[in-house]
Amino acid sequence: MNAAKVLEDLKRRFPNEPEYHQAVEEVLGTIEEEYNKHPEFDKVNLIERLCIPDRVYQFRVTWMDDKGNIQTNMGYRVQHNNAIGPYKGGIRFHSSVNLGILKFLAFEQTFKNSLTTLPMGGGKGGSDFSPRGKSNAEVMRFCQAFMLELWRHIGPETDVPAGDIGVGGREVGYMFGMYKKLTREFSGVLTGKGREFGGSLIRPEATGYGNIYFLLEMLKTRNIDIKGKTCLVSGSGNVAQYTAEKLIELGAKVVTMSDSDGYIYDPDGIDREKLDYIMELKNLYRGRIREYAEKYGCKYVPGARPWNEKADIALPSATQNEINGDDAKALVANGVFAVSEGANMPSTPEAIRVFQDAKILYAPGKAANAGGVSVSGLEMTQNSIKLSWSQEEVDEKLKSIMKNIHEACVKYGTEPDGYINYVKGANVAGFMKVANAMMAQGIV
Ligand code: NDP
Ligand code: 2IT
Repeated sequence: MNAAKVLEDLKRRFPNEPEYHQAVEEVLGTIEEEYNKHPEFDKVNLIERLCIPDRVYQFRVTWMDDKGNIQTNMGYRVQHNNAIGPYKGGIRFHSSVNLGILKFLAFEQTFKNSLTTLPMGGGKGGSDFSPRGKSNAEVMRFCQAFMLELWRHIGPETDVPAGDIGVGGREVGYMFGMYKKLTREFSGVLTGKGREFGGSLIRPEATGYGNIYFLLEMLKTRNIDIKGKTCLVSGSGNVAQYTAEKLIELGAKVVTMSDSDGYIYDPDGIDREKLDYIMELKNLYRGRIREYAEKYGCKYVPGARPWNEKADIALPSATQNEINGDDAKALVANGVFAVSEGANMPSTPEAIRVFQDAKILYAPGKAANAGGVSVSGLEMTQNSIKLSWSQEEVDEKLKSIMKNIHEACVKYGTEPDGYINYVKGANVAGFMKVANAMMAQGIV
């Protein structure tokens, strides 16, 4: 494989998809050496078959708002690769959603799911519908209209969606209800369901908790204790909330959280009670993080991200490309020695270079945030055996999966000077399993 040539071809065939190009470029750059050790891969053009999604569904979603106006949005499902299991990955509802973003997410998901050791292929879907400011009834009507198209393409053994930005328990519930009505089947077609109808314990917590379990493994390699460390968290949604929860439980100090309007800086640290307030504010009232600053009298910085604040550890948990090269330089200059990504691709390539050049602990999302989809995989297992496991059981399995992912990164990513390149480790480990499965299954 000539990585530069593969990328150039993809850019020519699929222009205007910069996030997709970015994700592919990162992976190709780190697997090229390993790939070229296997001439049999290139004989069957494995790399293009792995980079280009198996198929993409694209549809119009029409729904009625509370005023009786008819609205249209675009809906998508990218089925990227199912060499090791049914397509699996979240659904994102956000005004910024387009095909290129979903293709990057589905591509990343394929490697992430491979790392979990569970039998899941990669996929992602979503819509440019924005739940922000919408009533409950509007969200329900939108979810139903979305599922009216999507249902023919998914199924418990075909493609199993879940949540992502803008899609949480409420949206999954509405989509599940419509799927069930259309198919007349009660199945494990979505994960992140309510506990009463097949949802797994610990799934809401899994991405944030998993990220901290991964961080603990990284810290262990340098004998660093998390207790008392100051942490920057971005976002205030599902991933950010449970990242903060676990950090607080372990005695670390969380000083920032954010949303798309700005960030709060609380030098005293967000404690359990303050986090409960954030959870209520965000999950129940769907308010803005600014209100935290008003309630607790701390600093609020509108239109900015928290990366200029002084801390030890950063946990980006909002969205892609939220840390650029300058942000990364500021983090390192301010003493940050570990960055563990709860979000997908939150660091730009320039930011990654800054972290790696400074030899700080840096874990890419496809390793560090794999806890969410891992517990989704455990939810699928529980649904198929028609049993549910206890909180402790699921949490133990999550811990062990995150530990295994860390070990895989160390195995494939340790450089001659001992520095662990988690990006390379995660990409090579994730890639090899999918590649071997594709080779065994012939040209399909
Ligand atoms: P939520 O919708 O629950 O929360 C998203 C948070 O990020 C909100 O605070 C939101 O602010 C903020 N945000 C979203 N888009 C932007 C943007 N363009 N600029 C600035 N802030 C933004 O989503 P999740 O917590 O589920 O997802 C967060 C990240 O984690 C995403 O990258 C997702 O792909 C990734 N992820 C999620 C998993 C899961 O299980 N949910 C699993 C693995 C990764 P506002 O309230 O203003 O919209
Ligand atoms: O990015 C992700 O891994 C997710 N949004 C979770 C996917 C899932 O199927 O649980």
